[in-house]
Amino acid sequence: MPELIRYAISDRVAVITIDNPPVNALSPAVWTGIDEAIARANADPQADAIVLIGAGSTFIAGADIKVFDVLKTRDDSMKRSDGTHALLRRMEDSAKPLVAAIHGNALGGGMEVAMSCHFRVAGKDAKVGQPEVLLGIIPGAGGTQRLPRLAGAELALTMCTDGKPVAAPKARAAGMIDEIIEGDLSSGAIAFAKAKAAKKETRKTRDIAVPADAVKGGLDACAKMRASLAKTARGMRAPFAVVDAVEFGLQNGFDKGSVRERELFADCVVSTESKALRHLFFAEREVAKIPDVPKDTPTGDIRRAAVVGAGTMGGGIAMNYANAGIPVLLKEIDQAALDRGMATIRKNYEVTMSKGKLTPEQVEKTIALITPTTSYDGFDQVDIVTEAVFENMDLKKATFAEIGKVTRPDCILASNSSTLDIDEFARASGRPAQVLGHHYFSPANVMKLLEIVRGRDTDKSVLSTSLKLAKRLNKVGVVVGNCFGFVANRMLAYYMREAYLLLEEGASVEQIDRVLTTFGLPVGPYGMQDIAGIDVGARIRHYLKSIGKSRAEGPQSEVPDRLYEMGRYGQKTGAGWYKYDAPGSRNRTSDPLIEQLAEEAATKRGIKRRPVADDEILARITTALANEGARVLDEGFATRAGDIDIVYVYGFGFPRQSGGPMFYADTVGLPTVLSRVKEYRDRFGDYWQPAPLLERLVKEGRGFYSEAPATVG
Ligand code: 3H9
Repeated sequence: MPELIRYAISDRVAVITIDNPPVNALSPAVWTGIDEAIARANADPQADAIVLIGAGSTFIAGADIKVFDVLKTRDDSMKRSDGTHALLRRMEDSAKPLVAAIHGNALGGGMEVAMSCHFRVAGKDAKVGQPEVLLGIIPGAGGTQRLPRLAGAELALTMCTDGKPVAAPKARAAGMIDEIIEGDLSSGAIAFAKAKAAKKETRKTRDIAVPADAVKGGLDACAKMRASLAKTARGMRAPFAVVDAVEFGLQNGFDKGSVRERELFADCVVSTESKALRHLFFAEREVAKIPDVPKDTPTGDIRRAAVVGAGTMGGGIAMNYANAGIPVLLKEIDQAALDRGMATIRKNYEVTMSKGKLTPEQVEKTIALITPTTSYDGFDQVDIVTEAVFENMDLKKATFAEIGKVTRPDCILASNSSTLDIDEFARASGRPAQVLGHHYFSPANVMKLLEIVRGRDTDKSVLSTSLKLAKRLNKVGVVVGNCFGFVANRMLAYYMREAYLLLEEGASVEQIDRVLTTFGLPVGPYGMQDIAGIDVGARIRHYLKSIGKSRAEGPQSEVPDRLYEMGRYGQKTGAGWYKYDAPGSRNRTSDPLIEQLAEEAATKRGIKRRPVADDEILARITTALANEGARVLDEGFATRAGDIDIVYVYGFGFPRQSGGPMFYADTVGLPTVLSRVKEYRDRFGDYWQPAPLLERLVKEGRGFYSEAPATVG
């Protein structure tokens, strides 16, 4: 086994190299190895100074996140962090100058190690940061105390609450890094360390004094940050704990601040919020692993693309390609539709520009990558075509028959269908191995999820190319099976069914939306429908009715169809579930008409309307999601429960701190979820049936995540 920590002398400098692939995470053995190597260097007569450097692509990406799972109680965490804090103090107490040489990333514990060195040098592309908050914890190895001393409290608060890394030049300007090394990092760091040794210069970050006016400024920054987090981080624990730790340190000094940090870290690390966020960290990386698609499956290069259909979705998909620098043909049947599509694209970019996120030159350069066309000219040059025409089987099949003829045999043919059978398109194309679904979520240029729908004959290399492409388009690609609605919309049908029925039973649109946004969704089911368009769902329902199907078993509320018949399609028509100031406006007010329609629907179904408690709304909706998710999983349409969680977090903004619908069900406890399903069956009817997997797991005393107990905190 290769050594985790290597020790060598170069030009009278001890070079300690951390070699723990892939990201030099700080496992317990790495912590101990660093400690021992620094002690060895201090005792080594051949060494005048010490350089700490990382092997591979990065310095240190932080503590080993998996290790947090062994911290079952707050006390476990307090004990372990005591040792870590003492170790970092020993580093700072090194008698010989100790220099961190940073390339790639110094994140979390990696940055905390670097700050416990006397000096930091970095390659110009390096990044430093404290992303712990994204895992529901706070920097737990002195970061909340040392970073304010180096960078000032305001920047430290920003870095520790948004978790975003800072590039080396900015870090240098802010005082986190002492020198940027242009050439070879190792030799630059050795030269730097020698110079410090010659002057016998060391500097302990913990001893940097914070002047009274900086303390005052820092405390003001804490108050401001708390006020801002009250709006942006509602319901979360870790961002507020960061502010508490920084504030306590400013008021009471480094030593007491460090103790407070350890206590707050311990509270956070055992919280459900942190367990959920850590689960998502790994789920997001797992998702790219398809059991029967080996890592070395060949992937094609996407150099040119085409999109058929310049409506809202097609335009957004073309923008994704252009944003990634990939030239894209955008085809419509007539010039007028094409002009409308291009005008929307331009408007979208101009909105981004008005927010200062793009320059006028960047807008023009990006739009120039989109070539509008009404013909198939040039389709023989592209590596992928995405079909985004109306959700109509015949139209889509005809489109696949055409693109099957005008493209090269190795061209990938993707459909943006949100529900229809990919295998039918595959047959129509004449090249089934090249066909799959690329289901984007609205707005397609914004939402991070890409459902990659595997057809019966989809070639493995088409899947692996799609996963690689998703990354390039800045999306999270999740491979799902070809069932009706795939994973996202199949489950959404149950979510919406419950939302509609709760309305008929007596809850209001506003109450249901409020319960879901309080839970953490960016928008409730009705607000979401008004954005997506009530007409979209209605057309799909009507199509299904025509073929004798429905999206979810159970009673279908008539209220959404009544709105559709009235031409109330949502924001775009100025009225839907809410009333809006004008078509396209987002300013909404409630509309008594909805209550009236719900009353009428309830009367027809013989339902006596009643006050519905907030708890029941959340329980019904999340139970419906988990129960259908269990079916999806059991039937093999999702590879792992974590894939479903990722679909919901990135496709619908399901709150990250709940870990996704499946993880959330585990935290509620599967026995409780199952008993709710049974209770609803008794109360509402046989359309509520426990998913077989849910029953099996409860019988076995397990959760969706086998390591997780059936009830987490
Ligand atoms: C912390 O430091 C707390 C402290 O305050 C101290 C408390 C005492 N641990 O993302 P990638 C794995 S909390 C374990 O695909 P990239 C990852 O799962 C930590 N494993 O690569 C994947 O495994 P696999 C604070 C980790 O190039 C592989 O490495 N730090 C860790 O796209 C490659 O990862 C963070 O939150 C880890 N810390 O991105 C940083 N990091 O191949 C977390 C990665 O089996 N890491 N892995 O799927 C990252 O943000 C990205 O991994 C990074 C590289 C930007 C570094």
